[in-house]
Amino acid sequence: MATTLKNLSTYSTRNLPTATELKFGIVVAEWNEDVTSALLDGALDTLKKHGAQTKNIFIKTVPGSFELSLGAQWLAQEPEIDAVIALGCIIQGETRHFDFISQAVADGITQVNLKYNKPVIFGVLTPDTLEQALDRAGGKHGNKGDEAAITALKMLGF
Ligand code: RBF
Repeated sequence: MATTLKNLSTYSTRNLPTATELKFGIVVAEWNEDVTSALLDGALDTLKKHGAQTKNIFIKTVPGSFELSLGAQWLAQEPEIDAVIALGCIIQGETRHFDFISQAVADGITQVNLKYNKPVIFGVLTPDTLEQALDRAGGKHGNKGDEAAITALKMLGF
């Protein structure tokens, strides 16, 4: 699996613009909040490390990852927002909810990218266990929030 090889908080600086004048929307799912709040911390730290100003980062929450697509669309439709980052954590459970939610949010986020012609980043963890999620939310595999922020920046530097 790629994330066992790649630390999510390490990245190349190719196509990485300075974010001083850029505006970001971040939509965060409340479900698995211990994980998603750590993803948010990572994304904010990384955006600010690359110059983003607090006044240019607009954060919204939605109940669960299924709602990320619409939340992302509400942010993406604002003309002044340059990129949107969607953060969530869907943990494999005993029901097929995992499959439905994961597929729906992946498809939904893809559609918002193409509809608004701007980067809408899939910052959603889909682990088997909470431990695997925490490993990727500031743990031993880095932070998916860092990776999502860098992906947004790199797409804006395309
Ligand atoms: N939302 C998540 O973001 N992560 C999850 O792991 C997750 N698991 C769910 C499991 C079940 C059985 C249900 C009913 C919902 C789950 N949701 C999860 C919430 C989902 O994204 C959405 O908010 C609700 O289904 C809306 O009613």
